[in-house]
Amino acid sequence: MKIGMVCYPTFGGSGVIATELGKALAAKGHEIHFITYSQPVRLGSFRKNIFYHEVNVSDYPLFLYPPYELVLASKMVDVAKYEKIDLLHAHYAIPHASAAYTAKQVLAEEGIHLPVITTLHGTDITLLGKDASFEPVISFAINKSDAVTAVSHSLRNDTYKLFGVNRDIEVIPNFVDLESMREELRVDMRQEYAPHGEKLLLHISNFRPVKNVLDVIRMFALLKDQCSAKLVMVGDGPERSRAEQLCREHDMCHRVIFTGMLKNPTEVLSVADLFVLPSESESFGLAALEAMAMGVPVISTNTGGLPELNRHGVTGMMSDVGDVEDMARHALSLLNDEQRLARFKKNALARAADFSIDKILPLYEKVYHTVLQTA
Ligand code: GMT
Repeated sequence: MKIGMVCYPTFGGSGVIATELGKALAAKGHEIHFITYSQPVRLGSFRKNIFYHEVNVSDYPLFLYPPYELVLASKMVDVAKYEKIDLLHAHYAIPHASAAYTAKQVLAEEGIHLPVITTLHGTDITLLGKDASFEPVISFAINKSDAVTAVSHSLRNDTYKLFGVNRDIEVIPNFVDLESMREELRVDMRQEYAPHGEKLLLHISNFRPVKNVLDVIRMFALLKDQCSAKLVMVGDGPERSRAEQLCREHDMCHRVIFTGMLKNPTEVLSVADLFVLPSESESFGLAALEAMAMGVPVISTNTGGLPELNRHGVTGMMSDVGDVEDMARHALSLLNDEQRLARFKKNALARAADFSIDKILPLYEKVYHTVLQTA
């Protein structure tokens, strides 16, 4: 199949999933055309069957806001016509699904049928969906897609709750490529971060308010005197300076490392003992799945899709949003009990295998075949 993959090219989970899906489909022989405004970060160097079409919005003095969605739709039309793609897979409703619908209509005028599959990832529904200014267009784009998937049951339920959506939404969970994550390992970072055998807690996110990054620091402040541990904070974003300030106030900067963004977090994941994700809302929690794929148990909240991934008392522990005392208690119960921690590590890895790419990829292929057959 020839597939147009429309996504955000950034470190965010939706871009990562779209890129990894495209890479895996290309490895199986499909031809993948990424359509986005810059090269997706996880794409890496040249690969067979993968093409990249950049969307460039020209700067024109009349435009207070650059019309990205229009240029994106025109690019989709161009790629569809000249690369002869069979279908478009839009990751994230805004503006990808609505731009895809525009492209589909333009092509229909020329007698070309282009099915559109929309995958909902979370913030497009749970955060932006609450904004009345987006709601009518998101609902329309979802209803008009030829197939819609959501990355968890929780996200599917939120979509029905928040939008005027009356169609089927199939749940296809996010995935990891366990093998290639291991292949990417080159450096052992434990000596760097924990030279005296300290336990390592790890948080990775875009440091947006929804991630509750300050709760990671508050939790660490509560447990730091009861175990020998360090905290590694990977990522960057609006809450970073407040998080750094909070570390200073607790006088624990020597035990907290802020690495900034890391292109490939696998190396730091491979030496972590616990992954901490205290999010306010999380439709799936791809970062937690990537941690589990490296055998790292997860201390998380019990919000959104996280309970569909993390098994309380088995692969990690879950607490109510904001309950940092409970999170600290849970973390200590693992950090101070080697045997229990080792058991949880094994369970986390086994659970990640339920989301391995070879199990999930065929589900997307089936959706593609179905929309093509009903075309
Ligand atoms: O979490 C973010 O802020 C990034 C966001 C995105 O759209 O890239 O992540 C969402 O999609 C991921 C991939 O499906 C999910 O794993 C994340 O849980 C989801 N984020 C939220 O729901 C907050």
